[in-house]
Amino acid sequence: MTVGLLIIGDITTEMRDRLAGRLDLHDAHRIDDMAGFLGREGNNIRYVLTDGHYGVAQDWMEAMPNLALISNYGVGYDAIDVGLSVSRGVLVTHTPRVLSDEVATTALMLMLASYRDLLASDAYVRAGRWPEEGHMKLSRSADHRRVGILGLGRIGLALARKLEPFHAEIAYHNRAPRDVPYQYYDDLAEMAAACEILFVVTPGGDDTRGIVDRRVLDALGPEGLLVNVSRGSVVDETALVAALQDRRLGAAGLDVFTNEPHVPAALFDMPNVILTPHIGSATVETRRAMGNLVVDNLLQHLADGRVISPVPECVDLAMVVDSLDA
Ligand code: 8YV
Repeated sequence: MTVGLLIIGDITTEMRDRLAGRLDLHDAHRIDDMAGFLGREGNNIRYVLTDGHYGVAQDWMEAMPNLALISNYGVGYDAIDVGLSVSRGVLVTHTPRVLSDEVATTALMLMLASYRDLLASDAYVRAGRWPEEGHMKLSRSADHRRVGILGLGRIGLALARKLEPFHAEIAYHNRAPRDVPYQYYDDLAEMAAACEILFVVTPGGDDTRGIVDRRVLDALGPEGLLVNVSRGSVVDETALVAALQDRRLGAAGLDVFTNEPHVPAALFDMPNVILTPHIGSATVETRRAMGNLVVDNLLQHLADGRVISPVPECVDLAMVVDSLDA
C-alpha cells in the first residue's frame, strides 16, 4: 500500500510533481471533515508536510499513530510542538541554509528603504510633487551605522556579512558569545541602547516570546530603527505600537507580525514604518530551493529512513545524511 502524506497549506506544482506517484497525497485544505478522514486514513499517514505558519494540530498528530516525519517548509518551526513530536519518536525537518541570504537581504532592504526614505521618494515622484516642489528633504545615510543583531545564527551571520560593505559597526546578542569579530552583549537592552538599528533575526517560540519589550524599545530610542524579519512573537507588538505612537522609537521595518495576516491598523498611517507581508524568503529562487529540500527530506526518509536537515531537537533521534553524500 502507498504511504500517505498529509499536506497542510499550499505547495508548488514542482513539489507536487516530485511527490506524486511516490506517496499518496492528501491535501488538508480539501478535506471538509478532518476528524472523519483521520479516523479512516490516520493509520496510513506516515508523513506530514507543513509550514512555519500552520504547524500540525495536536489532535491531528494523535490521530496519526504511524507518523514518522514532519517536513517543515521554512526554517522556523515554532508552530510545531517539537516536544510532543520527539516524545512520540516523530522526526521534524526544516529548511535552514537555503534561505539565510534571502532573509538577510530582506532585513537589509528594510533598513536601506527606511534610512533613505525609499517609499516616500517613490510617492513624491508619483504624486507629481517633484516639478512643483523641487527636491525632497534629505534622508539619512545608511552607511557607518551602529547595528545590533538579535540572534547571530545562520541568518544573523549572513546579515552581518551583508552589512560589512556598509561599514556597519556590528554588535550581537545571543545566549552565548560566538567566535566572530563582532561585539557581544549578554544584555539585549544594553545592546539596544548602544546601537541605532536593532535587527531581530532570532527564532520564534517560547524562549524568545516578547523579549523585545518596552525596555528594549526605549533603549533603542527616538532615533532608533527596529527591523523584524523573524517572528512577530519576539516583539511585544502592543509596546511597539505605543513606542512608535509616543515617538519613543524612531522607526520600524516590519516583515512579521503577531497575528498574521492581520497587522495593527495603527501602523498603517505611520510614515516612519515600512510594512511587508512576511516576504523574508519569498523569491522564486529561494522558495524553489526550500521546496526541493522539503521534498528531499521526505523522499530520503522514504528511501532509507534517513533525513537531510533535522531540527536541532531531533538530531539524536535521526539518521542524518552525511553532507558529503547528500
Ligand atoms: C516562510 C519563514 O514564510 O522560514 C521561515 O521560518 O518564516 C518563511 O521563510 C514560511 O515558512 C513559508 O510559508
